[in-house]
Amino acid sequence: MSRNTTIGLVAVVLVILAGWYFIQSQKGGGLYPAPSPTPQVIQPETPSATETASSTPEVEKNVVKISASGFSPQNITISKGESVTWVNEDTQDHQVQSAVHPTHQVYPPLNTVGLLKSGEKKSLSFPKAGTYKYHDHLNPSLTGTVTVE
Ligand SMILES: [Cu+2]
Repeated sequence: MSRNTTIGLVAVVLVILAGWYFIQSQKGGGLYPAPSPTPQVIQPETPSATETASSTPEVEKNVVKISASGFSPQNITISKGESVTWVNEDTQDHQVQSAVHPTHQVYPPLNTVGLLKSGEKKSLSFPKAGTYKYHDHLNPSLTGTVTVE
């Protein structure tokens, strides 16, 4: 068998096969049953990482508790743009005011926290880096500092 004949036979076979497949595809696979669809592998539902990582609401972060003995923590460090929440856990009223007693003019936004009755809480956000001193106006010896980085 010559080389040319072999190549010719291969070509003919390829053309016949191609034609066969073309005809089969046109007929919609009439001679053979249609292949069953690949069964879907059902993965058990696993919660994604973003769903499981519960983000703490910002308002509950950076909490300063107020008791009869003062602010806890007395010095708190936060990141720029975060908030500090003061929570009055005492039975008495407390009043957060900016330094310096009694004029409170060093950082006036701190004065918006102001009076906190027993059980009350209030937050203040700090958009700029700095060190902010405050005190309990009703007990001026109780002082605290917010450091914003
Ligand atoms: Cu004061």
